Amino acid sequence: MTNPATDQRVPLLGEERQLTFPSGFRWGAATAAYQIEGAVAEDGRTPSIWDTFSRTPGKVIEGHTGDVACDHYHRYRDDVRLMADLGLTAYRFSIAWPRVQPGGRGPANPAGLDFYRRLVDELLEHGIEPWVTLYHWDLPQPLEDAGGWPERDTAERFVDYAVLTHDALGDRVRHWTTFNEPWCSAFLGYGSGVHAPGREDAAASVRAAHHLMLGHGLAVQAMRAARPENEFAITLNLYAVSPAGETEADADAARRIDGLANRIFLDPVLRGEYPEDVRADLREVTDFDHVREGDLAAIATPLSMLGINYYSRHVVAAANPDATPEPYWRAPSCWPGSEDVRFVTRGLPVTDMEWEIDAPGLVETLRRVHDEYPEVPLYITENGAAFVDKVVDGEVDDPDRAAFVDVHLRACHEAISAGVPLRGYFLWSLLDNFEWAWGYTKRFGITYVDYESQRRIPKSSARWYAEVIRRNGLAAG
Ligand code: IFM
Repeated sequence: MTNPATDQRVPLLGEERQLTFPSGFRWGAATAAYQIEGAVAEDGRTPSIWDTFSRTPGKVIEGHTGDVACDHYHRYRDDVRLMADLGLTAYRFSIAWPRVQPGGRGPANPAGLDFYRRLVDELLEHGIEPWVTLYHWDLPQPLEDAGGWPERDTAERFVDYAVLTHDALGDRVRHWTTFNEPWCSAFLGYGSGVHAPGREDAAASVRAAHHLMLGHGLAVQAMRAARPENEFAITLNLYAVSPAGETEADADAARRIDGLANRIFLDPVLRGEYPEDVRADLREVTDFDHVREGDLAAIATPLSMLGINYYSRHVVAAANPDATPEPYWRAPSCWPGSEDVRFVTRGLPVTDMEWEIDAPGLVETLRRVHDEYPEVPLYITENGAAFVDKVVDGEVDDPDRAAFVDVHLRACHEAISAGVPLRGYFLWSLLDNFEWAWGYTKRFGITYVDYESQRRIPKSSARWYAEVIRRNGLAAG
């Protein structure tokens, strides 16, 4: 097996000495509601912003929607069996807000909650810890119609939803994550508009970031008051950020992008303050008049753990007026106040998302969070890769995906050896699924999903991951 990041052969397990992870290290896989559940109009679920967005022509590739997705809503028992076969000790999934509180206000929908009760029971029966994420991007549409995340009221609505869900499941689910990747909700959803709700408004994106964090802090306070024994987190998608060259201008571009990608969330959540340089970079965009007294203290409510999603590194250069603006997260409109920064590729091997494979960036990110912020247990809540998969004779061989996970697990091990309190790893993803604006054209799963028949085929990477879990380690490279 060849490691695409280094072009070197990855030793097969059993060939060499082992890199062992600490005992009790959690081995998981992750998914999200809209990406796998389907059943969008069943048992009282009402539309979310992703139902609306995916039905809007031109927003999602080939007009794909999450209407059926992996049909997990009906097949969750089979999917839990797949998890048990892998030997997962934890499973991270998200709850669909419009399923448990249709419309985003008012009482809980018992049928919606029952689905998650059944899922949690099934997991516990198989000895798999349920890890809940409350918000993985599926805002009830009526709340967006009322202004969405740029409005403070949405944070308050989120707290009500979090409390009613935690009241129903908090006796059996110990690990609660408020938000997944608020950067994407704020800057892809309200800045560049490539994600739902598809708005392009720089000031609104910065307000959205604040209200997502406010909802997080207030929800943690309320849930913890009800059950102090549970653990509460937020998941941030963090990036290593480097300047493309050695000029001061490139260094400043890296400072800006690090500010908007990482520190605009890390500093409020872990220190109770916005970084001064980021506020200054945003001065043409907003005067931060949406921040009220007490907000930052609420946002900095102590975490029990921090979730980190890591995929790649941003390498950036100062403005180049001739550069053609690039799409998706490289689009200038995702970076309010710093629209002229240019993203550079280095010619490293890439995944099918064209994201450069950069495992050293994961060590850097973990060490940075541990060194610069108050000590908090860390979890990798997502890491994985899309590659083009082919079914041959009923099997899917995906050595590139296993090699990707292998180098990133080595990075995790290196960080742990350097003293980083990293306690677990959740692979993205258990199943191929609806990859947002890319629809079903990108496959991240270690389980192949034939969307026509809904047949699941564990890929060779799934067998490889099961062996890593069984050994609690990797062959030493
Ligand atoms: O599929 C997404 C997931 O929903 C959030 N994190 C990144 C993944 C891959 O793009």
